Amino acid sequence: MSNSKKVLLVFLASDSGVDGARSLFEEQSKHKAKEWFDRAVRNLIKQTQFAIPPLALMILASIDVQGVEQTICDLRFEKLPLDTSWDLIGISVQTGMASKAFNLADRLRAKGYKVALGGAHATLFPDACSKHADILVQGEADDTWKTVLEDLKNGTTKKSYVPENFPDLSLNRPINSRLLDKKRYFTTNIIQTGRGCPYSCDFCNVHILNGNRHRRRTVKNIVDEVRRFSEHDNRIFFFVDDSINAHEEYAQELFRQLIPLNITWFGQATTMLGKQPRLLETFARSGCQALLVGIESIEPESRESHNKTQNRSTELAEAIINIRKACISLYGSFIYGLDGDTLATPAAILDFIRMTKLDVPGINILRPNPGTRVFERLKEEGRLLFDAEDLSAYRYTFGQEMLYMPKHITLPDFVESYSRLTADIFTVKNSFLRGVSAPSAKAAVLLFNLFYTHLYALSRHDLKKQISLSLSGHATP
Ligand code: B12
Ligand code: SF4
Repeated sequence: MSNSKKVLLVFLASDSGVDGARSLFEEQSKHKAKEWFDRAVRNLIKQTQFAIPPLALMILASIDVQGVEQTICDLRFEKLPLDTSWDLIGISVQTGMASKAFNLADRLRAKGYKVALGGAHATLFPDACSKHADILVQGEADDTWKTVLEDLKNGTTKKSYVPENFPDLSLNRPINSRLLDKKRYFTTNIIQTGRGCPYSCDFCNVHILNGNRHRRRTVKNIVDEVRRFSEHDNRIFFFVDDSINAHEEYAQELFRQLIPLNITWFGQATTMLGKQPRLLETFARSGCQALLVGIESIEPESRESHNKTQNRSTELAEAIINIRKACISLYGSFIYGLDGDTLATPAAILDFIRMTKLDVPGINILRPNPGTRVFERLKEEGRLLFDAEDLSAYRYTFGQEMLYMPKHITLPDFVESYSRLTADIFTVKNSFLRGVSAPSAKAAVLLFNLFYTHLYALSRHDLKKQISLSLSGHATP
């Protein structure tokens, strides 16, 4: 019998949002066929577009400590394997799923398991998390998790682990992508080249969680990782960096070295890329098929109000056109409902999408994520629509609920104008047109647009319900 310590690392499924949208209102559909259709679409969404492996758990499970065996359990696909007597169960906690994580942790602890909590929410709200954990791990855990595992082996675990510094990303820490069942995901080729962001958009947590300085891994370590991952899975690569072009010279060198490897890849970039012609060409030559860019707002007043100061809105359209010309499709993410927005904003967004021919528009509602500056400001201004003290009241959804009062627009007007905007953009006909005219990854563009046609219909349904309940004085679900 093996004496090794057994550790299980758990990734949770959110109730709605990207894990397969589901209405927030648990009403039984009268139509069985519609119910079946919704369930089938949900399963398809879950299994294709968004089934991205949990990179954090891949990193932690790849940390090698002799005498400790680690297993990943992705609750989006499997049940908790409680037939094994785990010595430690680690749960990754994101804010939108905090109450779900806490319930699970409480249940496991009641059964006698030792539970460790880590992840964004544990870093931002250690006190709230600590009540539900035997071990609380704050911050980036690349170094601290090794200490936890060694302490577990020696029977000396502590209640709390707080790293003194951000981990040194230049060290080689090989990640084992074979720990995942590759059939479940659209790819297991998930790579992060750096962390931290020099900007401070007030609706974002990244500069708080990962710091204001951009830290990078070495080009060699990443090229080796791409080679190693390709041997296991020859599908597309996804670079999860918030802005893969954040450091131009570094990105230029990295993707230049990736050209001979003949991969295809998706990533996330800033629209600055439209003004970096050499890098743009290298991206295209290294197999870049599509990028997500955060446009957020084309209203100068909104960009100003939320500290989104990089890239002037007038330069955005030109940048997008340049990137598409380089044969890279673009997912452009907007937020409607920022503090400078008015009822004229949706028409401007629509014009912008038509003019730039954006391949996949994402029309988000501002989400006051607890722990961000915008959350604190909206709380002070009395504009939050959920209990600010109850951190688990905030949940992930996909444009399905209003969480705050817009500044210049009444709630019913906002919901009506947002719904009209998404109904104009997302139709089956538009999905096909966008798929056909995408400069690359046509099938993915078509699929994304079709999914969004479904998801935004759900958003319209739920928002309408929320408004009718709030007008009739009922609490929302
Ligand atoms: C890729 C990504 C996605 C992908 C894939 C998500 C996935 N399946 O992993 C997609 C596009 C699907 C996505 C969706 C969403 N995302 Co996202 N996403 C990211 C992104 C860009 C990278 C995540 C990543 O892989 N990071 C790399 C790993 C290594 O870092 P990490 O997760 O922080 O893990 C480290 C530590 O936190 C810790 N740790 C993590 N888990 C655990 C567990 C244990 C036991 C321990 C000890 C330690 C530990 O150790 C890790 C190594 O150092 C981050 C931004 C970022 N820079 O991290 C946002 C981010 C995680 N997303 C965020 C949000 C809000 C969302 C959405 C709600 C957006 C939306 N409106 O729908 C959805 C929710 C999806 C869901 N159900 O999880 C927020 C979360 C904020 C928060 N407080 O929880 C982030 C931080 C971005 C932000 N702007 O603030 N996302
Ligand atoms: S939204 Fe993007 S640019 Fe702004 S702080 Fe977050 S990661 Fe940085």
